[in-house]
Amino acid sequence: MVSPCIESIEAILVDLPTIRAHQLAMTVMNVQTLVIVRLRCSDGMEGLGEATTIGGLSYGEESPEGIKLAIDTYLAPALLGLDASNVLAAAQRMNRVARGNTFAKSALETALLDAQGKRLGVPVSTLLGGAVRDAVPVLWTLASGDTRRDIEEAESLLAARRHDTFKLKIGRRSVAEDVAHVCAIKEALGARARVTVDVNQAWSESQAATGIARLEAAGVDLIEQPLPRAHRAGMARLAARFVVPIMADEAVHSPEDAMDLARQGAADVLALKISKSGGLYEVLRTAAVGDAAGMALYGGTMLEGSIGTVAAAHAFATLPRLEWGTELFGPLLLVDDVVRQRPAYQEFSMALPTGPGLGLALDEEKLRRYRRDR
Ligand code: MUC
Ligand code: MG
Repeated sequence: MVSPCIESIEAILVDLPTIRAHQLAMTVMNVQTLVIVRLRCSDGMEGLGEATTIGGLSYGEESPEGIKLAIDTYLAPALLGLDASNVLAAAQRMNRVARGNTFAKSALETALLDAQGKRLGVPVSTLLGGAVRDAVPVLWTLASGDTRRDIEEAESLLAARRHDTFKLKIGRRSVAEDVAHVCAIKEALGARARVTVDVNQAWSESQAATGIARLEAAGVDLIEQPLPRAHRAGMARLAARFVVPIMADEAVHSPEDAMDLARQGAADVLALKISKSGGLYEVLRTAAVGDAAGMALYGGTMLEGSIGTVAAAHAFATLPRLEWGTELFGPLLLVDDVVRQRPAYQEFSMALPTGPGLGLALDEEKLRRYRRDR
């Protein structure tokens, strides 16, 4: 059998407005930029991939423009001509020509998996060993910046049975203001919803000690990345001091990070993201280390559109244990997308598409409308 080879790779910047302002500790988003990868193979198969970040360079080390540059200049030339059906060999080639740049690598690996799934007529989750669930639980992030509006938003999503867990983005305002905001929302929702917070590294250890004590007393269920990512010893002291679980997000990118966090007792829960890991296979290796060390797992997002979100869902659907569910709500934050059919959300979950590959098809007209270089 002649192996299909990788013939061309395109990285396209797509700008999509959000349904409302999304406020995080480091930025306010009104638009999300997707880097859409189209990878064409010699057997006529096309694979789709996606990378996003949050707020340009304010969240992480890769920007949408930098991701496109890394793909166009370094990664795509290294992949052209390789066997399109050997995803791990392609990943190894990418790691040889480029250090880091995990968001770009994740988008390319996703496109290879999508093409391979279509070629074999099976979903991406089947390529990864098989899905153990056909839908993943999905929370919603309340981040309008306004407490009243957040409560109304949560009430309507609870009533629609779309989400029953809400993550609150804090760390922009003082600890006292943030705590008052979270407590007001928790009090309004009571036992009807779980409430978690994401501080996105914004607190010092003493601020965290004060803030977490109050949030724990108010019944908050989980504290995500309270301290800067490098401050693992501080995270370990917080994890030992409080009963409410502490989750590592920015602090965990790799299996080695997971192992070190486990050794130090610096997190009870790991937020997994295909972008931080450099793809689906690596995120599952990171998950396996955390799982083996007794840490609970959570499927994270960089607020991807449908393509990146569904790619992550295929990986998370294969995990034996996914105690904290996922935050794969990215497509719901965007007014529109570049696929023909967006993923379906109901009963507090997102259904895994069942078609070959990712199970998604590009909407060419929408891609033309939203691409930055149109
Ligand atoms: C993050 O830090 O977890 C996930 C949900 C959300 O609103 O922002 C992201 C990033
Ligand atoms: Mg986070």
